[in-house]
Amino acid sequence: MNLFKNINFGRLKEGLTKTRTKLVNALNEAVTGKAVVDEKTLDELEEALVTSDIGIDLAQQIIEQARKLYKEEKNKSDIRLIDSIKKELKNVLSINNTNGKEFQLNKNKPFVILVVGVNGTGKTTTIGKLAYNYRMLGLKVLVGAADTFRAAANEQLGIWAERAGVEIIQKFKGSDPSSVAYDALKKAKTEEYDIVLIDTAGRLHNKSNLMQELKKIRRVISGIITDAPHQTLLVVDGATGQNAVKQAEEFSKVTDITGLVITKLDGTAKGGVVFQICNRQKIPVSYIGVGEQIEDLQTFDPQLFVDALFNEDS
Ligand SMILES: Nc1nc2c(ncn2[C@@H]2O[C@H](COP(=O)(O)OP(=O)(O)OP(=O)(O)O)[C@@H](O)[C@H]2O)c(=O)[nH]1
Ligand SMILES: [Mg+2]
Repeated sequence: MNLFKNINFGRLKEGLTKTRTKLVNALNEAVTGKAVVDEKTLDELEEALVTSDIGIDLAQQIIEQARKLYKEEKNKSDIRLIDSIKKELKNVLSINNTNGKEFQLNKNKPFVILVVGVNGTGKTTTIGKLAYNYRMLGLKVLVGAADTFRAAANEQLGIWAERAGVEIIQKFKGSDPSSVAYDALKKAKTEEYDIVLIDTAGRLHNKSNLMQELKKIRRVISGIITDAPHQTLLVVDGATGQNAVKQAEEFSKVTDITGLVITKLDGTAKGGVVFQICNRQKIPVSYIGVGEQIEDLQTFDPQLFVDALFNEDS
């Protein structure tokens, strides 16, 4: 649910600096100083795309479009190849991206968001940032610490809840994670909370006991509120490049994912993976993480993301 629109264009541009150096500069190098475009230019563009984490399939798809344009245009000095590439990149990110408009807060109260992913991708941090944004809108927010695996997990989410100024439900280490979800939802229902965010332990998609545990959490949640969780966010670490692509692919096979959160896009040159994941999974990116601070979660906007990447003005 993208109820808040937190986009700091300057911060986004800054975060994407390394990815820009890798992707955009290579594209520009292929076309600058060329009076006319030729096949060699197209090959160079394709190479720039392939080597910047957007994936071979998408690179070829984009170059096919550019080649079509090249063939159709009589005046070969007039072809705006970079514009055509930008357009294609925006299209890929826009697939199925409704900016969460399908989620209605009034209809679903409390609105339940379940956050999943492998270890260390940024789930807990993202929950803290989301809680903060929703609280700033004046909503009543509860977080549930259903990562009962590590003792420190409780403490970490507790710190985030305090920073965000929201309530938390937690239990001792080793408790059944679904019982935390149960308590959180019960409390949220009786005390009329607007939003419940459930944190979960990092898990690998192929660890069947952990995936069973996730299923149980979901079952318990929907036992209390039939159509919940209303949103299931998969958090992947953008800086891990190809691993992030793989995680999105594998997780979406075993559980319903309504949106992706791609974190750590600040300081990585691998931001091109955002395009690859969208192209393959057709699951919308809901948010991106561009830093460790509470304000560093941005609502994902396909147009602005590409503009920021290409260093355009907003
Ligand atoms: N630079 C940067 N760091 C981030 C971002 N999001 C999270 N982190 C950092 O990533 C590390 C792991 O974050 P957590 O939120 O603990 O990750 P997690 O998925 O909850 O981890 P587990 O509970 O162990 O599975 C922390 O040091 C965060 O500060 C981001 O967008 N940018
Ligand atoms: Mg965590």
